[in-house]
Amino acid sequence: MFNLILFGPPGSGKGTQSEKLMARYGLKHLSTGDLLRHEISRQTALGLEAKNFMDKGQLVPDEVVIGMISSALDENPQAKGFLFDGFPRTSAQAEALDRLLDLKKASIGVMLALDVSEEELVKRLVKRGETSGRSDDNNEQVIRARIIEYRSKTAMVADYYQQFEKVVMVKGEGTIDEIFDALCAEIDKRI
Ligand code: B4P
Repeated sequence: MFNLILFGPPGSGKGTQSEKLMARYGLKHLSTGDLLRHEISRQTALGLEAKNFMDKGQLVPDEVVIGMISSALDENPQAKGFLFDGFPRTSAQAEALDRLLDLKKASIGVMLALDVSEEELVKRLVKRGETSGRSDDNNEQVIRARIIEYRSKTAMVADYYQQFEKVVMVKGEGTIDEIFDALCAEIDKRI
């Protein structure tokens, strides 16, 4: 089982690249952002709670997202590997993920971290906000709040995996295909 984390700030292209990686490698894509938006669209209690945080650009509480990932892992016993997109986003989530994978006698193979400048991130998300209908994309103040949240709570997750020498930085600016090729080159060395 090969498990991969695609890491990076909001708008760094995690969702975009995950679609392509999943198609090439047959990994099961688990995006906590997508799972949360699905809960919101169904107006579940979990979705309504999450929306309060997401609309302000804040992270959703750890226990909510860890519970979601735990269920998703259990629901996919046949998966040949998982592509984690947007998870883990805190040290507590990273530790929980290790424990959950440990129970399945699995681990993270590599964390690929997309590196993109702040101005480029804001530019991409403002542009996406023009068409996405996502309430967390349509206001530059909320976009900047998400980037601050990333710097203060999420960036350190890379340090957690760095202690096991599992982090590879990949330039996240350029064409989508150039970035995809760079990600594939790193995966192919390990798979
Ligand atoms: P996510 O759904 O994870 O979304 P994201 O970080 O905004 O986007 P991503 O990096 O996937 O960007 P994309 O490829 O779409 O999170 C949303 C919210 O959910 C969070 O703020 C948080 O509140 C909550 N949440 C999610 N997971 C959580 C967790 N684990 N714990 C707590 N809370 C959690 O790319 C963005 C745009 O750039 C797109 O429009 C794309 O077309 C464009 N783009 C991509 N690559 C490009 C390139 N190379 N050049 C130009 N444009 C490009």
